Amino acid sequence: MGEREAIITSCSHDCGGRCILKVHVRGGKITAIETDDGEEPQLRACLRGRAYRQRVYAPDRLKYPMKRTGARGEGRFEKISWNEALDTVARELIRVKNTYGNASILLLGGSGSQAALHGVVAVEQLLAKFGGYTRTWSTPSFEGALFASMATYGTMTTGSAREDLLNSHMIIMWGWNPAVAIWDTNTALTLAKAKEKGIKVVSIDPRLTESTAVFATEWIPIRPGTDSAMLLAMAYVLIKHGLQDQKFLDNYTVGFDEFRGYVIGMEDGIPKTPIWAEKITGVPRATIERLAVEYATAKPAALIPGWGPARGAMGEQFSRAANTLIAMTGNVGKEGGYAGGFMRAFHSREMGMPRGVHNPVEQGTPPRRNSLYKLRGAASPTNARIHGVKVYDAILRGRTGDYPCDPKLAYIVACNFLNSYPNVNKGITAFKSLEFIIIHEQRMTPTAKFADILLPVNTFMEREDVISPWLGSPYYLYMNRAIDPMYESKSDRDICAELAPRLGITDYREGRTDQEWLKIVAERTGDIPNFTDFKEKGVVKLKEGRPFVAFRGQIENPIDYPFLTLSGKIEIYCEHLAEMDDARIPPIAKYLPTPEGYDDPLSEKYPLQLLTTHHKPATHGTMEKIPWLDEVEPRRVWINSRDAEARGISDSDEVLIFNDRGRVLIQAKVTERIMPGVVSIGHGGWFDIDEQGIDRGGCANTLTPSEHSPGGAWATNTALVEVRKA
Ligand SMILES: Nc1nc2c(c(=O)[nH]1)N[C@H]1C(S)=C(S)[C@@H](COP(=O)(O)OP(=O)(O)OC[C@H]3O[C@@H](n4cnc5c(=O)[nH]c(N)nc54)[C@H](O)[C@@H]3O)O[C@H]1N2
Ligand SMILES: Nc1nc2c(c(=O)[nH]1)N[C@H]1C(S)=C(S)[C@@H](COP(=O)(O)OP(=O)(O)OC[C@H]3O[C@@H](n4cnc5c(=O)[nH]c(N)nc54)[C@H](O)[C@@H]3O)O[C@H]1N2
Ligand SMILES: [Mo]
Repeated sequence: MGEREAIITSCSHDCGGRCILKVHVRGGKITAIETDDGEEPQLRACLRGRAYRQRVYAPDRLKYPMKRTGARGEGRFEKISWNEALDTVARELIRVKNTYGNASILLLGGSGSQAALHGVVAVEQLLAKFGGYTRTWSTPSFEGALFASMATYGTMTTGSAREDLLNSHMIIMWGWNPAVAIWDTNTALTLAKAKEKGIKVVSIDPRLTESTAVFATEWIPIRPGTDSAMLLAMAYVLIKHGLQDQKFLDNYTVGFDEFRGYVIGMEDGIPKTPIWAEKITGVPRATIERLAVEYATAKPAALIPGWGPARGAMGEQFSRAANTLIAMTGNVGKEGGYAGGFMRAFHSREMGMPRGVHNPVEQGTPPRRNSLYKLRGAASPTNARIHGVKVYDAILRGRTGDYPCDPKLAYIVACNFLNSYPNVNKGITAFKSLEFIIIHEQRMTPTAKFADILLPVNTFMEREDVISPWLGSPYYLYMNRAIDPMYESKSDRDICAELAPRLGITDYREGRTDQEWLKIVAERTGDIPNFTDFKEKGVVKLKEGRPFVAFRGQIENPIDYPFLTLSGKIEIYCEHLAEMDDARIPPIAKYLPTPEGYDDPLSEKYPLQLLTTHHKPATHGTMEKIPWLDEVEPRRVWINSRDAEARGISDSDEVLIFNDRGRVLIQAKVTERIMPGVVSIGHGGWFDIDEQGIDRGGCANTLTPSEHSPGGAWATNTALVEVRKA
């Protein structure tokens, strides 16, 4: 690679990993990207990071500020100066504020940059100082898992260090595909070691995933949205054989008796037997029975409840049921066990800007009805926010539809909103009805085409930042600038700093340069003694003694360390949920039939269940149209050969997937790797809707519902569709 030393940085997209990139630059241009080959544990980048050169130099990079000239969404723009662009943005913000109030300014922030300084956080700070804004609540990723984690454990820090998996006697990957979705940089490496060590790995997933193929000894396909029925039946088996860890339940949990009553049928007259669950899940009763006994007797064993099954119309019940089964086996707080829950493992701290600025629009508002607001650290406990999947409805109906405001202006940052959020066609209608749309982007995404003012943002290669791992693995990364900002692009923070005086804000940067902020942010972790050294090496790897295991303290010393729930125990029965008094979010885990589930009457018309998963060469829509990545795995719809044959579809045929929300034209991948009755598309494809209304871009969200579960989970894995040969 030549003599010159490479520049050390890391990706900051929402990609599941945080890895070291060694960027080689010649004459101000990136010539090659390598990765960590130094001290163990290495933080080796995946295909996406290594292909990043093609993203930096993508032909659709936004070069200068632009204003819309055609109809909204048409994608016709005219180049303007930064001055004109910022003056227009400021004028519109002031107009909307004065005419309708700050709540009509809707900030739609995405996960484009997860580093400390740049991305949506820059605009949050600006708009807070401008008198406030309306934001969304819920995260697309994990709202179901988070809700259940809070209800059961009162916290999201419920994970273990990855290497602790090597202390397990059995690992169950339940809707979990880290070979693709990464889940912190070295997860796949650890699973490979687990396999080498002979640890039994079982995968429960409607698809035979890459993780299943490489690490698992057994694949159990299951109907989407029915997992809680299988978990309840496993609980039934344990109760029947007296295999639950009663001492653990007595000491550390509340509400097992209520749960037991429901499981054995005392509450509704239906015992949740493996025979009962077989009909619902499609998993043979003998498999359920065997797996329950194996899991309960393998001690310690790690059942890992993924976020995918919780991304459904009744998503939180899966996570609640998994957490409950885990508690029944006493696998919480122990090496080789696994508490489930949200699964953040806290060794490194999140490096973020101090969130001192309050959003005035939210001040003094009452809690959201379905929030666990009594818990310390409750997620979004205000009713002033709009659920992410309800933004379109809120735009179209506003206060008359019971939303907290009448949105008039959307400020979109680091988000491919129309593409990443469910129900594209509804989104287009809603966006067309707004008075003004401002977008900070790097590329001409399908959402960017809807801007009235479109501002070009630089990539992480063109600025400095710091970042911590996705789920708290023990290290921190410094993101050094490799090249100068391309064209006329600027960072989100620089854009905001230039907007601030136009909005009458004088203290946007609070007197500090970016470098000074980075130093503060790094030092606040308490783990980075020498900032200069950190910047130079690009990484601080923490040395640890015992591996991090959530709730070690609670189990070893329950008197001094209560659980963070209201009762101080693991809540199999959650009083806070009982108080919500909503049968769809009961205080114990239940199986609740899913709208658009396999047995919904709508399945007569649309008989296939659609999953929309995280795609190997993609980071949502961020890495689209990168030739090296497209070559790896083009986006296709997976369909079982039986379903394909019944429809006269052969591998690689063009097919139409459709329901009442939209139509997608895409190639078929006919495979045994997905169970009959289920089809799947990797999400992120950029929609491209033709005159007939057919999406030729393969966007999963053309088909998904803009609905959420009672606890707030996105339902992007709940959609009924039909497929036919195009
Ligand atoms: N390559 C890649 N990696 C990524 C991302 C990306 O876009 N691309 N995005 C990152 C982000 S932001 C996130 S939030 C994570 C998401 O990470 P995950 O949520 O873990 O990823 P998914 O692929 O959506 O889902 C995991 C598995 O759940 C299965 N599944 C879906 N529904 C059900 C169900 O009802 N029951 C069962 N048993 N299984 C089900 C799917 O088939 C899939 O194999 O990934 C991160 N990593
Ligand atoms: N059907 C379906 N839909 C899903 C999911 C699913 O599983 N199925 N998964 C969901 C999940 S888990 C997530 S996290 C969301 C993610 O949804 P988004 O937040 O929309 O994710 P990205 O496509 O990564 O969009 C980020 C955008 O930010 C831009 N960007 C990158 N860096 C910067 C920056 O520094 N500044 C600015 N201003 N822009 C930047 C990128 O070019 C990109 O277009 O998608 C969700 N959507
Ligand atoms: Mo996510």
